Amino acid sequence: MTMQPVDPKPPRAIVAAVQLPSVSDVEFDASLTELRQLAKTLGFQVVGRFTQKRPSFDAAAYFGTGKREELRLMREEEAADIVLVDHEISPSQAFNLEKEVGCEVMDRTMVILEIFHRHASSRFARAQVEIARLGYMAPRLREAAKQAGPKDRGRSGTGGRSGGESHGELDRRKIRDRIAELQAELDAMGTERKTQRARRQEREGLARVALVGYTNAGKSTLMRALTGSEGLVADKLFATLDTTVRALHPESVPRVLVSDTVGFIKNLPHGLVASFKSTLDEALEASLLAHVVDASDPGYERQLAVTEEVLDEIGASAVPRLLVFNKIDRGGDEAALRAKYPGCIVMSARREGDIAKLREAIGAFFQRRLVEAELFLPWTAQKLRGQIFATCTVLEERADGEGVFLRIRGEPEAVERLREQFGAMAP
Ligand SMILES: Nc1nc2c(ncn2[C@@H]2O[C@H](COP(=O)(O)OP(=O)(O)O)[C@@H](O)[C@H]2O)c(=O)[nH]1
Ligand SMILES: [Mg+2]
Repeated sequence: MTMQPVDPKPPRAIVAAVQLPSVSDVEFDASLTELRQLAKTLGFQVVGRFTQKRPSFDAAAYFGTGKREELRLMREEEAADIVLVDHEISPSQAFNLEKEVGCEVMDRTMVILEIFHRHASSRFARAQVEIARLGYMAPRLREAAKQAGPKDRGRSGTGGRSGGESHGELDRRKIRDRIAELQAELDAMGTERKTQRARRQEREGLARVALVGYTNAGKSTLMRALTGSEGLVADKLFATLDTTVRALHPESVPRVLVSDTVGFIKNLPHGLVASFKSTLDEALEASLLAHVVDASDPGYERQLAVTEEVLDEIGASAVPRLLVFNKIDRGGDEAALRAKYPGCIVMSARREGDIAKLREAIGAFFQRRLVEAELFLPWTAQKLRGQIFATCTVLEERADGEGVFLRIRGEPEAVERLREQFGAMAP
């Protein structure tokens, strides 16, 4: 789904969790299913599911003693490379579990942080996510240093470090400093987010639709279906865009770029809320938000409400919405949805006709938005022709002694921007 070469052998992962008495089977399954989906998002192949019912998490290693041995056997049998645990566990629990199971252990928080890290495209989002990552890493480094013990101290003794600081202490201090530095950066960016605005301007005139909604709603599936394998945006013009942006395919007029945002997560650790919101920055750059909802999920109404709330919070309330109820082949009441949400699309990504309808709805939205304008381009400014032709359709071109009259049609922002640049030149 990105321009990076596909790893021929994805890491094999086991999703694992302890079910506490207070957690219903339905909740428990939903969370593990979500973790499985998150693992896939990271490019893992999920080869096993491992669970235990327990009154509490084991203090030493999350699972009970006998179960850890069982997990080790499952890991060997499935040749798994990694175990993903569906809770946030302590550094020492992770360390002990790794030792007993014999492979890397990643907890839910780390999985999510990794996804956010990949999706953080603005400077603001990158700083926000890095702070969360460092905050998560700090106690884990402390644990690693503790486990390394005296050996660690011995090394630092000969390393010429002043004040007899251990590796761990030094790393921790570096992390603290880095967090402070990033925080200062965030504060400086303030609510203005100037850099982001500048970047948005750079892309102005490009018709963009962003797919938003919960993880597992079908965003990536729709993205692939809408853009096709030929839709990869390899253009130099878009080189700065993240790799989750592609052009609508077959190509429409105007050319529409589709981007896949990081999905909302049902079971989002509290400490990651700010990071999550920051990764949604890209939604603000779209002219249209296609809000994808899993119509077959019994909790869809709440998910829809939460998504809208968060979009409002990040300042996206003014961006037009296209409400897309997906997975109707799996369940959901089509007539009721249409009645309750006028203008919505009810569809299944499994049906080609439905994909075509969605593509049409998106195309129609951008067609409706197009405006026409006349520009005068003096002979001395001919090198700006490229910009006009790249962002608008030229309907008519008439030359006279002074230059060229152009009648153009394009996105309101693109036309406005050209007007600002060329309008002054008109006689
Ligand atoms: N039955 C059914 N499954 C779908 C539909 N759309 C997506 N899926 C499946 O739902 C799962 C999650 O889809 P994905 O696109 O990864 O969701 P995302 O997390 O929103 O990107 C995948 O297994 C898809 O094959 C649909 O319309 N019907
Ligand atoms: Mg996805």
